[in-house]
Amino acid sequence: MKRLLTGLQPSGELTLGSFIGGIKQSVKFQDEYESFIFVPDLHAITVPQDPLLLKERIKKNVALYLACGIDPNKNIIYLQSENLYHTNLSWILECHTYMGEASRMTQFKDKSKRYDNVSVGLFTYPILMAADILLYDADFVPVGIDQKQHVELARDLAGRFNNKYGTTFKLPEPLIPKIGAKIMDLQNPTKKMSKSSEDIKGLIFLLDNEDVIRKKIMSAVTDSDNKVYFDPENKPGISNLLTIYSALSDLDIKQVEEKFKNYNYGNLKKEVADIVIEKILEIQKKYHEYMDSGLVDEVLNKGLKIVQEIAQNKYNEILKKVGLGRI
Ligand code: ATP
Ligand code: LTN
Repeated sequence: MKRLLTGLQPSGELTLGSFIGGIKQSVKFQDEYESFIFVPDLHAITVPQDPLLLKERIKKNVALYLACGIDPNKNIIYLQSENLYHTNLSWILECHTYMGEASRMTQFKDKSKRYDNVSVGLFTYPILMAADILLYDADFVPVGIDQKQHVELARDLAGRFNNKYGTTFKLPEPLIPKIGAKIMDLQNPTKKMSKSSEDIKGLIFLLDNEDVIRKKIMSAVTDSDNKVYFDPENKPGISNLLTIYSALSDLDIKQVEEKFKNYNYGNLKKEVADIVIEKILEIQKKYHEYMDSGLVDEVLNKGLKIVQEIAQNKYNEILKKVGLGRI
């Protein structure tokens, strides 16, 4: 069975976009691949975080993964910061990364514009991501298009290391959903719904309550033409609502367009709100059960044990090849 590895940064509360574009894909893959799903919490501190909120969010995210359908019997689930081999390998890889290639990462260029004091960690973040992937010889890495360049860096570093020291790492491939729904911000529908956005009116969080969800959807930005059809370029707001409905109903976009063709915007929004609320309440019910039951710690302890053993073996092989330590 091929191995798949992915993670969602706990840089903000998980949103409907994280569910439809990220977690739902992983649920689909869990029967096809040996799946490693982890919380890249070390990545979250590349930008400022409140320690108490971060700690709480890490646990909440794991409970939400499970509530969204990530099966702990089919996935190995763990926290990045608890397995010290990630950062150790990251250092070794940093010493094999050229300044030029690290400086070409477009996400750094975008993110660094948002902060006054940019940390060195934000710059080296893709190398830690390479370590996350290479440590476990992942074959496939499901990510959004914005992360493709980082997986390619991991691949380049693996190739370089293998050439220098002999075959050590698998060359990972990014797995980018071809027709994967991209969920847009409700207030700014040409921009991705992103969990770290500052204006939360355009975001639906998986832990929002029913009234808040309805209010956010009913005030979604649309256009003034009052005709319902799918045209992301000219009607990004309406197209986003149709995309959300399609993703949650498992109807394709043509069927959704047909269903709503004679609706006005108000009625369309109402039905979109209904289906989002139904799905999110179902997730929240399981989430509360898992948060109260101790399941999260159980799953993380089990995952950590498995990944530590795999990582230790790999790391020892690397030390030996690079000439470090005494093995
Ligand atoms: P951040 O705001 O911290 O940069 P984000 O909300 O943009 O995060 P990521 O954690 O970078 O999301 O994304 C994790 C995964 O979820 C990726 O595979 C990404 O493509 C997917 N994803 C996140 N948001 C959306 C969205 N709005 N629509 C579709 N997919 C999404
Ligand atoms: N950078 C990713 C999160 C991430 C990741 C990884 C994803 C960190 N390490 C390894 C896949 C594999 C993000 O911001 N979405």
